[in-house]
Order: sequence, then C-alpha cells, then structure tokens
Amino acid sequence: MGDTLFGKIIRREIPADIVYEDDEVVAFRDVNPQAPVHVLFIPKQALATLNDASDADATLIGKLVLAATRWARQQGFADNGYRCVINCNRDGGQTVFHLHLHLLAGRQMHWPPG
Ligand code: DGP
Repeated sequence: MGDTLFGKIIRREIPADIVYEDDEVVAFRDVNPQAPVHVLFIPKQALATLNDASDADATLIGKLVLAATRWARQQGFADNGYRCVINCNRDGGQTVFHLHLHLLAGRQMHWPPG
C-alpha cells in the first residue's frame, strides 16, 4: 500500500499526541475528536483497510483491539464504557487508508451511529 499520513506519524515525520506505543501498535489522539476521549490505534505494519486483512493478520488485529481495551482500563473509563470503531472504505466513512481503530469515550454514545 502507499504511504499515508499515519505512516508519517509512526515515523515522527509529522507531530501527533501519541498516548501509547509498543512493538506493533501506536495510538494517538484524533485531530478531530468526536468524544472527550478519541484515540486512534494503528498497526505499525500498514494494512490499507479491513478488507486487506487475512488470517495472517489475526494476531495483529487482536493485539490492536487488546491494546485499546488495556489502555481504556489504565485510563479508568473501561467500566463506564467506550466504543471501538473500524471504518472500511467509502460507505464505512474511511478517509485514511491505513487501518485504524477509533476508541471513543467520555460521553454517552448513541445507536444507530448515523
Ligand atoms: P476514518 O474516517 O475512519 O478514516 O478516520 C480518520 C481519522 O483520522 C479522522 O477521525 C481524523 C483523523 N486524522 C486525519 N488526519 C489526522 C492527522 O494528521 N492527525 C491526527 N492526529 N488525526 C488525523
């Protein structure tokens, strides 16, 4: 896949408010937050969309989700709750083509999301 601005954030070529990092995952605050807490968890190994994930990526995607849930617990809002979203392609509302998980928290979420 081509490089995206999220690749530049991983390489520290553009600034971001990075809140978490391990060998495989980086997390940083969304520039356009939709909730008091809005953090994007991304794999360092770039996949463009969820459609590009295969069985070989199962562990990586699991680690992405678990990094978000662990961070939610550490931040103290896990019991109140939160929402995790992965947008895919046009109808899913995806605008940056480096797979990312939105972690939203700090307010009551609504359903359907619209
Ligand atoms: P999505 O629509 O699911 O592809 O979400 C992309 C998100 O990325 C969107 O909520 C805004 C965020 N975003 C776009 N550009 C930047 C940036 O340069 N820095 C940060 N921190 N977030 C960005």
